[in-house]
Amino acid sequence: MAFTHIRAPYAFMGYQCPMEESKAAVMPVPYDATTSFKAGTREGPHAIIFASRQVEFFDRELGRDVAEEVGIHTLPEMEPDLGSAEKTVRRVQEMAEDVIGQGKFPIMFGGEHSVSAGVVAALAKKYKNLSVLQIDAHADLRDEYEGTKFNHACAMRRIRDHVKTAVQVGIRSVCREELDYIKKARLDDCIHWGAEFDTAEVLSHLTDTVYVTIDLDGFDPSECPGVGTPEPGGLKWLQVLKLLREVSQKKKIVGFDIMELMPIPNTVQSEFFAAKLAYKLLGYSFFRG
Ligand SMILES: [Mn+2]
Repeated sequence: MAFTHIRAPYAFMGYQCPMEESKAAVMPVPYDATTSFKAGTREGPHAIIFASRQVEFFDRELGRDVAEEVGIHTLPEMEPDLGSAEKTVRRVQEMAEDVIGQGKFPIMFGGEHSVSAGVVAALAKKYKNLSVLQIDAHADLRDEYEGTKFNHACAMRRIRDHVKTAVQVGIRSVCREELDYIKKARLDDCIHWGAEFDTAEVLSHLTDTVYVTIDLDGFDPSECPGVGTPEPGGLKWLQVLKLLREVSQKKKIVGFDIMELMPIPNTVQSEFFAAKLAYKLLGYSFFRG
């Protein structure tokens, strides 16, 4: 008898591996207090997890049942501190430290991009030579925005507090202050403008140990429209997968996040996109295929 009325658990890929047996842990962070244009990314983690149940377990490219071979444990949604972005980032850091302390590979779903700094802070303690690869439409290098240093427009600036190297890909929106900072801090070589980039160039600036932070608006809005601040002229799915695959082969990816999903009612395109992206990147990270 089929119990069709029983829903799959609230777990990435609809499959909950016990924490002790898992090698990867998903941290859903439904936080969007500083989002500038329109709130809604707090729905992101739930939408990604919900859509992930429709993603095929078998990865044809890798020839593997990634979820089964890795073992993924999805943690309960983190409770953000709605009054303080800084406190929320610290909570994320604590959560990530716990996950990393148990030897698990951290995967975060957002939620706004500001909290990525928490995971990077936790990983930077373990990996002294950690570098960050960012996929994003925005440089996110403002030092402060709307009264806080932990605004999502400051995401990469806060990440840079913890790592020496961050390579930015897909960037097509920047303010004058950020450009001045890029010049002063000599970051030009690490920023790849628009939808064009040279993979060898990206790889040459990354260290051997890499955290990947993906703001979904790095992609072209025609492929992933469900973001708070869509920017035309973005990266393409196959282009980014090719880059991520090569990064996984030549470097060691030690964690990643998929941020800023803002689900659009009555369509599942963007959440499915995000879920599949997470699954592909997980497979690449573990099997370095
Ligand atoms: Mn962005």
